[in-house]
Amino acid sequence: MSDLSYPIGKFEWRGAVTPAERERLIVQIDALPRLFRAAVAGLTPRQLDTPYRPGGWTVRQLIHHVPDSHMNAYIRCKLALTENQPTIKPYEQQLWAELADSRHTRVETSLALLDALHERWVALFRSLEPEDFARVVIHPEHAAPLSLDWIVAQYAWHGAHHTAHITALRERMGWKARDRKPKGKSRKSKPQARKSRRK
Ligand code: NI
Repeated sequence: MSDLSYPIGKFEWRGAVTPAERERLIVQIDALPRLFRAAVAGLTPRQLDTPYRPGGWTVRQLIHHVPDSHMNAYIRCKLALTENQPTIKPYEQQLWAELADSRHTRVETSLALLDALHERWVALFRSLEPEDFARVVIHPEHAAPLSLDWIVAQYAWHGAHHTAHITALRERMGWKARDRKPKGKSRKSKPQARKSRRK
């Protein structure tokens, strides 16, 4: 099946997370900034401004959307941990992605933001006791309260979901990581430079 909107399928919540599953999901969240950076490595400005599917966000909008989304999620985690079943504030993610900072900021800014954010988010998760993951927020658009375990699972999926949008686009378009390197320039000098630095 090739669904351009859901290359890894839709998020599924089974309602219970074992400690091993939780650990696996946190490891995924920890790895996301590196995987996301690798997914966009070497793309030209023109490629970054290409929609990942017809009528969809550009790669640049996707890159800025992920920290927008995960900043909200991080704050929801902190609210869940410090208040009793707080009601959280939804936001218009489609409109956020249309704002100028999402359309035009260089992607490195959001990649760096994601690095910093996930470092703190994972440090927070690692500090928690198992029972803390049962703490909840109330989301006005969800019938049931959302637990921290739900947030961990949702955002592990969310990062992989948007990474796959970019890697699937690159695959379809035949965009290689090295496309930007000028053909005439030898890349052989690089490993040598690295070798000498290692001494
Ligand atoms: Ni999203």
